[in-house]
Parts: sequence; structure tokens; C-alpha cells
Amino acid sequence: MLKETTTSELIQNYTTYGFAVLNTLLEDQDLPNFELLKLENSALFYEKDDTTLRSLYHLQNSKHFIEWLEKQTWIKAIVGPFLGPNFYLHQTKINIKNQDISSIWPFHRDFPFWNVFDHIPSNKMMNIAIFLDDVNAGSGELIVIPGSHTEFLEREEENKSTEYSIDGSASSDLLFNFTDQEIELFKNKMGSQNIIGPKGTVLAFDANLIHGSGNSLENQSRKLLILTFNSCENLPTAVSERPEYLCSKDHRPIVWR
Ligand SMILES: O=C(O)CCC(=O)C(=O)O
Repeated sequence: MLKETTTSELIQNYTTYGFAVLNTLLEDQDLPNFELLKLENSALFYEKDDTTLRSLYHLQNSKHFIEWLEKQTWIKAIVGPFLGPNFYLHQTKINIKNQDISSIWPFHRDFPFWNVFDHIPSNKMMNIAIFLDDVNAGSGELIVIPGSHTEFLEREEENKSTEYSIDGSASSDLLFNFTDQEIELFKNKMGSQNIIGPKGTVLAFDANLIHGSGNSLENQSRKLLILTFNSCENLPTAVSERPEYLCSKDHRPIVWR
């Protein structure tokens, strides 16, 4: 089990750069079982060929997942200082990377999806990403722009009038993305970091951090579990039109065992 990490360094990195990689790994036996999650009623999202699995959403449908989650008290220790004692799962998914170009995630921030489409008022949210496989350079690793969580372009104001679509929410044709020039500007100013690491690596990242990933040199190269938490003090102000698997309507706080 991951030790309940002292949070001061994590809080400092997370606040300054918009992300933090934990200094301990989850052991194999402490990771959820992907095959069980796939069997237990998760929502499956496919690539453009309609055959290759891109993402498994709404893991909350799985008894195995809930039993696993309730035991991860280290999550409470990391997320609690930012979101307060009570928070719930807004979205869960496992992204599976492959060689096809449609496997990319264009550079984007997450919070516009949750604010504009799901009516969550403020960014009292946090992503915890857990590597279910080793992630190497070229295996479709996540790339982040450190510090971008507090730097916005003026034109991002227009995001507020974007119409939602399923493809625009979960495929490589993602809404709220940036032009190549905009990303170059951000990278020139702030640099970028490729997040690689062994299976069991844990990354916490801010919902406004600009991040994305390319396709992979290998097939089925890595599975990345992403848990998105929202504070119970930051409930949506209206009901989202998006399906339950993209925006959970269950706002009960997680109970830790
Ligand atoms: O799996 C990835 O590489 C990126 C996922 C992502 O950016 C997202 O789910 O918002």
C-alpha cells in the first residue's frame, strides 16, 4: 500500500507547476485489475475504427473498483488538502494507448469540459492518474506544460459558448484544444515535461493544466487510470446533458475503509 505521503512537497509542486509525481509507487497487488474492470459494466469507448478500445469509463459500476477505491486512503491524504474532507468521483477512466493516430489526446485543459458542459462552478477538482503499465518515452506518455494551470489565453473566454458533443468529449477530435502555434508559445515560455515512469507511478494534476499525449510506437502500450475528484463544496449548479459516464450525478462523498 502506498504510504500516506507527507504532503508539504506535493502541495508545493502541485501549486507551483500544476502537477506532482508521488515519490512512492503503488505495488502490483495494490492496483485494480483491468480485466475485471472491463467485465464489470464499465462504459467502453472505441477508436475511430469502432473496434480498438480507447477508454473504459465509469469504473464506479464495478464492484471491484469500489472495493479497491475505498481502501486507497492515501488518496484522501493527497486530495483532502486541496478539496476539503468530502469529495466525490466526477469521472473515472482508463485510457489505452495504441499506434493509431486516432489514439492521441490533443493538448487541452480538462476544467472547461467540467465547467462549461457539467456546470461545475470552480476548479476545486483534482486528477489522480495511476500508471497501470510502465510508461516509456514513445509509448504515448502524457506531456504536460508546467505552470500552464494559471496562464490563460484571452481567446479561451470563447470556450464558454462551445456546444458539447460525445466525440468532442472523448475522442482525438477533442473540443477546447489549442493550435500548434499556441502550444509552441506555451512551451517556449514554460517548457514541457514528458511524464514517464514504471507501473504504479502516481501523478496528481490540476484540471487547468495543459496536457496531451501522442500515439505510441507500440500497440496497446500503456493503460492510464485517471480519477477525477470534485469537492462536495463545489457541486454542479445545473444538470449536465452529458451521459453519466462523462459526468457522474452521484455526488455522495467517498467513504474510506
Ligand atoms: O491518456 C492520456 O494520454 C491523456 C488523457 C487526457 O488527457 C484526458 O483524459 O483528459
